[in-house]
Amino acid sequence: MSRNGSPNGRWQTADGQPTTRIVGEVQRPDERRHGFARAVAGEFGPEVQSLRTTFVAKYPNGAALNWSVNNVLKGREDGPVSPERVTIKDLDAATRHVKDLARFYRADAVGVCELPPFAVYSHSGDAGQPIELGHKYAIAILVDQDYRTMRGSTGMDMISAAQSFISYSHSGFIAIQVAQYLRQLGYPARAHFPRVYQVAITPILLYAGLGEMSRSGMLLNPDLGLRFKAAVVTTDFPLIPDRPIDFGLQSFCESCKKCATYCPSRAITEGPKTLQNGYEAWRVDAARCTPFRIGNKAGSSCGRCIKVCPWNRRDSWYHRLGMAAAGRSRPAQRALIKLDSMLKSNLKAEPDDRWWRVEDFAEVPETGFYIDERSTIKTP
Ligand code: B12
Ligand code: SF4
Ligand code: SF4
Repeated sequence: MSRNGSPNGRWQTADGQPTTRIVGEVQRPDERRHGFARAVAGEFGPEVQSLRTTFVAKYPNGAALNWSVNNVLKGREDGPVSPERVTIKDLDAATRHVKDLARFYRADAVGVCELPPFAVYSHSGDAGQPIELGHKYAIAILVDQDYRTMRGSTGMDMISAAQSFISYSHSGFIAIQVAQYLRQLGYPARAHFPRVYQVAITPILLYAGLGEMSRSGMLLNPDLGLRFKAAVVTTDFPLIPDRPIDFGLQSFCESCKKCATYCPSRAITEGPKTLQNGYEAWRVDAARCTPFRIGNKAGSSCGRCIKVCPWNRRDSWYHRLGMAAAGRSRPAQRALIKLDSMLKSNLKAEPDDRWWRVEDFAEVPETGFYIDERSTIKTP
């Protein structure tokens, strides 16, 4: 990873376009139509509708982190802008400064793009209000879901929701601080994280050069794989955008298919990319993934696709070397994918890394853990 936490500068595409082919007009998404909103509306049946409230909070770790998102972060996404605006003398230095700031606040990676108009939701998921977000730029902040915890997890056990929510709460907190900092310099800025999104995050990550779209349907970062969550700050603070990158992932995912094979709900396709909403991508079936994550009785949520992906590795020199070679040559890709299947790597949950289990040090009530009302999720 480069000094300021962006993979940019290593693999920028020559034409400035992402490796996802955009072939038509991309429409703004409506937040009322995503998987969780459909679950809240009862589209996946009454059981999933009711479990949506508690599936994160049913294990204490997810509950604690989601409590913070609900009660500490929500409501602090925006605020008054200082009437005294600083004048930017050096745009390049200002952009580096903002990235260094996000890293100082403990972002694992950060990138910048012009806010694509199609990333802004047309309507909010809760009240159905039309959304108008005039900001010109987006700053994307990635936070690792934690390699050691992922080693100890199956990807679909009781720590899964907490793995999501440590990155949600932490990236949200960083985004709040970056936004506040920019407002102090006299520029409007708003943080976007769970409960207060006004944007679809993934296309912003793509244009901010933080990775490529993968078969899993998510953006894959060359350093973190899929093992992160992201928050975004939208702002008018002037910035030099990063550029989309190409590290050879499209052909890697064509052959690999490991996320599709091991997805417990069969939500990830083993087939080719399809063209929908003006862009070509491997599509995920939200009507399979959403009810599985919410209804998972043996765990709290799911992130098995993140766990099994060959890019889910410890940041080591041989990992970086192997993945850099795989990015450049198809034979190297095939050899790495074959080696990965032979070793069955990432499929196991390492017992020594299962640090989170309350059952290992305390008697747990037979009826399950107490759930604080303020840790539940009522919104889409
Ligand atoms: C709702 C939701 C879900 C739902 C339903 C998704 C859906 N399509 O309806 C379900 C339950 C399936 C889900 C599951 C997961 N999610 Co989710 N989810 C979201 C959420 C809150 C909203 C996404 C949304 O609005 N989708 C509705 C529309 C936009 O869907 P769509 O048209 O099919 O578009 C999808 C992609 O194609 C892409 N996209 C949208 N517009 C465009 C435009 C272009 C040009 C391109 C290339 C892509 C693109 O984004 C959408 C992602 O769902 C986002 C946060 C956010 N605000 O973005 C996180 C988010 C997408 N999820 C994320 C993650 C990590 C997961 C999980 C791994 C859970 C986990 N354990 O961490 C799984 C993985 C599932 C999978 N293989 O994709 C990350 C992805 C980061 C990344 N690497 O790209 C996000 C961004 C959360 C975050 N803040 O980091 N999720
Ligand atoms: S989160 Fe789980 S169910 Fe959803 S796509 Fe990934 S592996 Fe499949
Ligand atoms: S598991 Fe394989 S196919 Fe799936 S996202 Fe990772 S590299 Fe691509």
